[in-house]
Amino acid sequence: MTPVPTTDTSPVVSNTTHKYDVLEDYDGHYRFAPIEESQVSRAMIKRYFNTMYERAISDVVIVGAGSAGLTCAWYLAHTRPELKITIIEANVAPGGGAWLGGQLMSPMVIRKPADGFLRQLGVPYEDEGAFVVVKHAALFTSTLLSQVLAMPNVVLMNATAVEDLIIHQDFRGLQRVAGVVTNWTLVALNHDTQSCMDPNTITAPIIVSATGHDGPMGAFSAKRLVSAGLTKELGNMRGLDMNRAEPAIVNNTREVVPGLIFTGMELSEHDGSNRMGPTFGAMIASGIKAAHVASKILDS
Ligand code: 48N
Repeated sequence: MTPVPTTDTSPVVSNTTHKYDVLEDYDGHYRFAPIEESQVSRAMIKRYFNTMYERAISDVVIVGAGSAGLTCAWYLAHTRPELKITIIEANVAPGGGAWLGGQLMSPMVIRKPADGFLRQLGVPYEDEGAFVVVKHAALFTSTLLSQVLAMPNVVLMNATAVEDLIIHQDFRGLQRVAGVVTNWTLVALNHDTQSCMDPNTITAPIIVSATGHDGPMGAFSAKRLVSAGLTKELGNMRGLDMNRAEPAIVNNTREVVPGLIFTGMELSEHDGSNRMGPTFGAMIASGIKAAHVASKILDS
């Protein structure tokens, strides 16, 4: 019997006094519908491996589910609903560095005019003139994440690392990035403890890499371009200068080699531009820019 997906998310109103009460009974008689353990496993296996099979060929792969990668996904998913967008995130928890504002403090600063995206998401904020403050960075990231994951053309594969790039030579002899090489992150981090843990692949005409500037695999694609000889050397992120850093990342978001777009802090590592510290407007604006660049390339 194929379960009919329920879209009704209105709270279960039972005959108790609280309209948000979902427990029918508080007197020790609460019952679940009966289930076989195999049904739970098969429900997950069928969907997960169907997704892997179906997304082995994607239209756009976004590497890194931080604020830049997720904003890019949000824009592409809304403006190009026909595209198969696959997000690969190495951590179990997506969101990257956007769960806190800075120095482990929770408020998140977003400089204008990037605050316009908060109004598109419906995230409340306090206006401080040149910038706005979201009361908790997790409010921004969880709202963005929930809206990205609700989009029918988006798939998130978390706890999955991109551990190499697929690089083809086109008919002119030009090297083109044509996809990513993936493995479960725990496998990718343990290649030196086991042998022959070969990876998997996802091919796509466009890869948007937003793997950030630090963390266990930060700036992954930028470093791989250097080791693969497609980029001479890493620019390495420069010292903090908010007023130079944020416009540079937004204005320089681009296709750095055919098929590969850099955005967010990975771009600062590739180009050697300044860092901006705990202000997130450039992550939003560069993610939007990356979505536009990807869209234009796909239409060309
Ligand atoms: O949040 P991040 O690190 O990266 P961005 O560019 O989205 O946002 C950067 C921002 O949080 C800052 O660093 C702020 C503005 N600070 C600036 C400063 O000056 O200090 O997200 C990157 C994501 C993470 O979730 C990683 O786990 C993931 O990318 N990731 C990968 N996922 C799959 N495969 C990989 N090889 C990989 N490497 C990183």
